[in-house]
Amino acid sequence: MSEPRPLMRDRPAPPVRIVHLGLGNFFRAHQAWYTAHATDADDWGIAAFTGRGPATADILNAQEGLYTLVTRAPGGDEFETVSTLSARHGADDHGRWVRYLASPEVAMVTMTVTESGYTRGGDGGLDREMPSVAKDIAALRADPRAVVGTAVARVVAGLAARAAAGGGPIALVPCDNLPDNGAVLARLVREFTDTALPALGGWIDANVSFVTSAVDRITPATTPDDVVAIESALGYRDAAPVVTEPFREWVLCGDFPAGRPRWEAAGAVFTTDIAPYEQRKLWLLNGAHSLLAYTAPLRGHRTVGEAVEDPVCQVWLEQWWREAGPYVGLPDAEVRSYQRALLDRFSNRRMRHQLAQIAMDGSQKLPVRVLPVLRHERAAGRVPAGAVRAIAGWVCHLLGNGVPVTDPRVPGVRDVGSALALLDPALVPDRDLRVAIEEEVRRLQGH
Ligand code: CS2
Repeated sequence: MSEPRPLMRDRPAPPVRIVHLGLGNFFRAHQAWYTAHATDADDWGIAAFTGRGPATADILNAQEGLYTLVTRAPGGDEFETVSTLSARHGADDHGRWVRYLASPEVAMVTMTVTESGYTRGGDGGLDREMPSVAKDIAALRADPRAVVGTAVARVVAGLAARAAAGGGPIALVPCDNLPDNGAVLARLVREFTDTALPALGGWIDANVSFVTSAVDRITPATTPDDVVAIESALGYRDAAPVVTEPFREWVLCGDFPAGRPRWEAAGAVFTTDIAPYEQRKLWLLNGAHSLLAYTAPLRGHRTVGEAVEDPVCQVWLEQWWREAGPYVGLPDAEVRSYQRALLDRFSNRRMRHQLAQIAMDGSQKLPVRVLPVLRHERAAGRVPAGAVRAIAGWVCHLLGNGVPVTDPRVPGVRDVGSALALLDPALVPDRDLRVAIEEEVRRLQGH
């Protein structure tokens, strides 16, 4: 059999005007896709940097930054080649990172670094005690050109270079599942700068626009079978394809002082009131995901698709949605139709979205996905069964029931009290809540 042909560009890559941090599958299914589908895509290339090791950059470099996006509908796959990644770099290529950010051609930095990548402490501000953060603060304080590793430090180092070079205004666009992520990033950047490079603060205030964005596209990890399927369907070898669902959403709020692609042509929405979209996404989709990730494995399920076929899990899901829905700042009918659409998306069994993937970093996810609804319900004097179940499921998971734990913040959780203390110390004295969670832990362990 002849060798499959490699992926190769048939025209030059677009000029780099966007720098992205976090070269993962979600970015390649979402922001890179929107940029590729903007009407002015030829003017907007992306230089994408990995969060840690160079592996993904190396693989993509071997195929000129091209990759196949597989849009996986219940009835079949559609394939397209995305060509918008004009440059790919490992995290260790700090010199390139800084040079891009200093360039006036670069109009924005987009980021997908996961919830834990923001290195926040319990109060939502920069966790200066975290060893990696403390090390980066000391490094930049000693030398603004020092090599740093945490996301916030990398951004600040890049901004320092831009200020020094007179690169002009720039937009920072976080694309992670955190409410008001533009304000979150603004606070972290300011706190880092105040500590490490206080003289930079004035330039940041005058030149940096922090854009808030709500993102959505379910994108599971690629499997070896996906690579084989592409080779047999398309006849070429793609070592780094991405599989995603047909649905996508991007809602943005903020200014782009150095311009942006016409993402609206690809369906992105620009608004001045993003909170309802964030709540709908974070509580109804991500909250339901986390609920299932911690509870459905106790009933033997491994994927979201398997879980939503189980009538017991369906009841759990509906219960959570009934609690959360009324607090989403959108009309009831809209919230209900979003929930129906979600059930269809979750039921797409061809996606094989692993619950273990969603279960990661629960200590960072539950506070934004479940706690806001829990607090509203407690303020109304109710003990909400759906929210209680999500937290009880997480406790079971931490105690070793369910999928393996991947969360740097959880050592020391032995019981419901210590789990609540980690999520929000203000919840610890709430006896009714604690007892309800303890009872639910026992019920779930009986499944
Ligand atoms: C998931 C999200 O892994 C997770 O925590 O809930 O990645 C989810 O699939 C995306 O936010 C969908 O847009």
